[in-house]
Amino acid sequence: MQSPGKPAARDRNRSRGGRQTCCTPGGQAHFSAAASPDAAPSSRRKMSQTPGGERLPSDLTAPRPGDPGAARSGFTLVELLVVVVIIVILAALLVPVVFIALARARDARIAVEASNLAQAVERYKIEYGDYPPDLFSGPLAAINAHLTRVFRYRNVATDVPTGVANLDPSEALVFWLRGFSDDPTLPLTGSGARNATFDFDQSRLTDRDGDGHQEYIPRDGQNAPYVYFRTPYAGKTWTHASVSGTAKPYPADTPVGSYAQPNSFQIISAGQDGHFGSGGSFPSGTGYATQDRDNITNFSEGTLESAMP
Ligand SMILES: [Ca+2]
Ligand SMILES: [Ca+2]
Repeated sequence: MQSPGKPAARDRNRSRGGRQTCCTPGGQAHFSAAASPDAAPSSRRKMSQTPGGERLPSDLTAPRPGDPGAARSGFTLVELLVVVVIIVILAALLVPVVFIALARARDARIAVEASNLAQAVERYKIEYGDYPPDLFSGPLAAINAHLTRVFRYRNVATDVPTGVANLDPSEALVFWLRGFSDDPTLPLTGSGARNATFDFDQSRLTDRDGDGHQEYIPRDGQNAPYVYFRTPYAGKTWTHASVSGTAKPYPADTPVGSYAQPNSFQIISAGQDGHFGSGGSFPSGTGYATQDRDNITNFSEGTLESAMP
């Protein structure tokens, strides 16, 4: 017979969530720790019983690969195909963006260099008092007229440059910005190093027409050199058998008959297509061809297209 106090003790154990599993021969109840919600969860997971009542770590009884209840691992073919399709779609979206960004970077590189060349021409004017001639026509006469003003002690009879009859606006920048000798009587033909106004990348100086005078090629300019035109512009053009299109100074839309960069100069790159186009009005107007659109000048701060309203 149970003492009056035993039910109360059992009730207290039940109130703690314990579950009676067996009794001692003396009638004393004990409770499974695994059944108690207060017990540590890890102990419930880690232990299990064999049919003989022996307790084993649950890891030994976990499902193994190949068992009907084993957990699936790795990817299915469908999942792999979905991933591949997503990658292809992302690539299709990103590749054009990357190409556009690279093209703009190349444009920017030419624009920066055209601007640097223009700044060098401005420094030339500050140092020598005038913009250099573009050698569009009568190169020797233009050279002598300019240098006579710049170097008052120049010996015109002996300071004669050779082979200048074919100098043209594609060679004028290199001819003038490479500097002069320190000999004031022989600025062109004197010995010694020259004081260059612009630091040309030697790897991009070339003499395509073999006339002894170098042209300067933009890094991404498809072998079409920078062309320099100085005002007045009327009637000036530049072509070469190895270059597509015709380089012309760009007129402004307004006022009619004026040019972009009046009383100054224009430096023109054919852009990444290497084609000068037709050199029509700037920034819009008749004669403005597709090939003009990627042209880069010292006054457009980028491509001509980017400067269009
Ligand atoms: Ca040449
Ligand atoms: Ca072009």
